[in-house]
Amino acid sequence: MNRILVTGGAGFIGSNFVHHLVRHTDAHLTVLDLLTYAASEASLTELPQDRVDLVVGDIAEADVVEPLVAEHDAVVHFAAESHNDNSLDDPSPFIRTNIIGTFTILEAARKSDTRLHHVSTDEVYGDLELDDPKRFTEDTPYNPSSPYSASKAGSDHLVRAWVRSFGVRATISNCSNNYGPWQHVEKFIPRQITNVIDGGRPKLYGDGLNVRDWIHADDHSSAVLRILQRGRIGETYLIGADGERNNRQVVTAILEHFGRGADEIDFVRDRAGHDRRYAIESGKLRAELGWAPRFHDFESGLADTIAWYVAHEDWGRPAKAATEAFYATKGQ
Ligand code: NAD
Ligand code: TDX
Repeated sequence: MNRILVTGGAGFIGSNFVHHLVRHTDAHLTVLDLLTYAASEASLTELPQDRVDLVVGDIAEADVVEPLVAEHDAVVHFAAESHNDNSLDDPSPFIRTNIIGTFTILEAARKSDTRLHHVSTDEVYGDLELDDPKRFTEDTPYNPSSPYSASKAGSDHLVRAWVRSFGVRATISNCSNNYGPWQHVEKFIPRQITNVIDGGRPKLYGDGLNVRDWIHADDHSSAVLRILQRGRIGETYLIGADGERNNRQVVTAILEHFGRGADEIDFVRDRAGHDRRYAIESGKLRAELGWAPRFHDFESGLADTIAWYVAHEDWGRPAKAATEAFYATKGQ
């Protein structure tokens, strides 16, 4: 695969993936990104100019998507509206980008017979109880809770149908919660790190006991590359790194890192329909494709991420004020 099109490559995980590909492959990369509020062109500026092109465009526009898909060997599809809280405020962009956008990519891949990898989330499976020994597997029934996760579930179903009905050469991955550099300050970990950097307090929704299964974005990237190179067409692979922590444990680790008291937390209004727990069983990916995460220890990955936000304090600054103003209107 010499030419790879990365949709959403100016976003958090997409840009980490582009960096990963520049380090670990010889491929030429084209990023197709609408540069919404969630994108950061700065995440791509340090990359070699001869390896990466940026095309600013909408994945829901067939005129933009079809010629681009046709001239690449593979498409890795990250572009999405990605934030649950925004989807509760206004679901419409989630339907357009996540469903119509994925449909547009699929039609383009069908017409040009281009290999496609579709990036999705474990949230399509709904949630688990805190005391449930089960984790999500590739056989867990779909049961999404929010407009965001329902739109991602819809996109996964479209991909499966295009594989079965039209023979599109696609794979799907469903990954757990990512952390790492370049994540927008609206998301849990960067929001709390930047609150503490600013001398404020972390904001925990509800009782703070909801569990997420954390994975570093670079480990997500290595898993997606492995599936792109060796995954079986039509298969779904779950990606996770055994990183279950409740939200309170995460903010306690952040506060301790800055030498602040573990009780310096604001408990704020809970998210509507807030999923209780996500947990991934990634045995299929590990056994079939020999993948393993590089960051075994969430706390050391978190320390690296905190160091990155301290070193790049100016980067998230313009978005921080608008993000906090949005949360304030919701009592969060
Ligand atoms: P993000 O919001 O940081 O980035 C999304 C990118 O897509 C942005 O650069 C944005 O400009 C672009 N985009 C949005 N609408 C577009 C459109 N219509 N056309 C072209 N580009 C558009 O998201 P992220 O957290 O990096 O997530 C990337 C993908 O990974 C998503 O598909 C998401 O569902 C999936 N995922 C995320 C996580 C996570 O923890 N963040 C976990 C599992 C799966
Ligand atoms: O200020 C906060 N306080 C808080 O307690 C925020 C922003 C979040 N939370 C909680 C809600 C969740 O239990 O933290 C947890 C993580 O929240 P988010 O960062 O919003 O992530 P989540 O809703 O779990 O979804 C993320 O992982 C799956 C990504 O945003 C999705 O794109 C991905 O599919």
